[in-house]
Amino acid sequence: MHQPALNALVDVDPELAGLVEGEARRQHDKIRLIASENYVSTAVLEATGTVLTNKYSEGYAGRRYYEGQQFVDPIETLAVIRAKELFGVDHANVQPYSGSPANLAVYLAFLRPGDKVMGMALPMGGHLTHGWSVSATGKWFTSVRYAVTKETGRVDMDEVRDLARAERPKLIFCGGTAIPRTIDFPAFAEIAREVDAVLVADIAHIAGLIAGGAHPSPVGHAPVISTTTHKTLRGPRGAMLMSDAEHASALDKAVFPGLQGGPHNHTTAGIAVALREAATPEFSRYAHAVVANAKALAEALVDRGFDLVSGGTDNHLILMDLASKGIAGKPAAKALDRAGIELNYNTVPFDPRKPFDPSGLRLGTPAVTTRGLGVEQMPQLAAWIDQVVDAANTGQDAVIDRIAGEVAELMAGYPMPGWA
Ligand code: DSN
Repeated sequence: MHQPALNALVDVDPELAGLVEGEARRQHDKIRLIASENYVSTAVLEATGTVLTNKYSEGYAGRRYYEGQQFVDPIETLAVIRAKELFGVDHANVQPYSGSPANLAVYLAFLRPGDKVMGMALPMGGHLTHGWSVSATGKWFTSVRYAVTKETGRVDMDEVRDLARAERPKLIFCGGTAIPRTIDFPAFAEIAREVDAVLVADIAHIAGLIAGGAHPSPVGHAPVISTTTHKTLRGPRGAMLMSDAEHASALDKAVFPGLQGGPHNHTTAGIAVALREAATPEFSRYAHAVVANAKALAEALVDRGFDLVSGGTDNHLILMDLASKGIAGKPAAKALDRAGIELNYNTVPFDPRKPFDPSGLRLGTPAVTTRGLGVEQMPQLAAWIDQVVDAANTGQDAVIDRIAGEVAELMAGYPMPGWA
């Protein structure tokens, strides 16, 4: 059952309590390979489920618009200090509600409507808020997009430089949501300097890897860093903006009062706890294990004939192109979910199919590594993925049901924070 126990919730709203219990069991029984998800610790869960949710705190510590901040001020200050120490930055703002609002605050801080932003195109692995057309950032600003090279699946920094020289954007984003390779922060910084743009490193996916020393840091290269807190960083759903001292005030003003009202103090507390956990040697071992697992899984998938964008991975994330397997991403993802293996269908670079029915699958190892799975289990995961994709192609429902049972049996041996 869910931990902490949902006693009051069961009394007041048994229907809702049942749904939460169901979700907890689902998270326990499945192999969760969604690259942007994780399991927070019980301590983080406890911090987010507190009376802090009752409090309004518009403003910043020591400068609030509501009284009664005797405890919220030190809580937010703890989170800020821990973020600064963990990442080695001058400034941190822990109030953005999530990644998209955090990135919107960056636009508000540095651009005026119509100004030019350069980011990685969404189908190439970038994020909606890096100027993609359906996002406010693509509607209200002029956006230009860089791609990956078709042959390598990697960003060609010469092409990025050429585009930046031709377009002279004011803001450049590096990072994204489906990038399996190391981001070259020094090269992006050199280009941004040359065209006099502000470089923003969106490290949402890799923040935990950076904190744990398993991916190079953008600090010293990107003056502005945006991240969510709930992916590899293993905190509650939230976000942070970090920067050098020069940009601190512009970012703070953009978050509040520019874009948001009161911060979610229960989330701030959870972020503070997660940052403390991320500063431990145990977390560094975790971050390296995430990458080792992803590399082992990628290798096992390649051995089984899967095509991986860029041929493999340097981080927590794998992007597979299923075209050669004769199945699209969506039916494969749905069959895998029925088999207890949860991931998401995803566009691959130069995808001939539509975004809602694309060719690829995106997988990641942050959550299974938190559960304690190691490189020795990755060939088994690849075998199940292979068998389910084959079963989905040939309509063998019995195979999918058998694997669902085997998956639940495996995961029963690995404890999950939040479940007992
Ligand atoms: N939804 C996040 C992800 O899955 O990568 C990005 O916003």
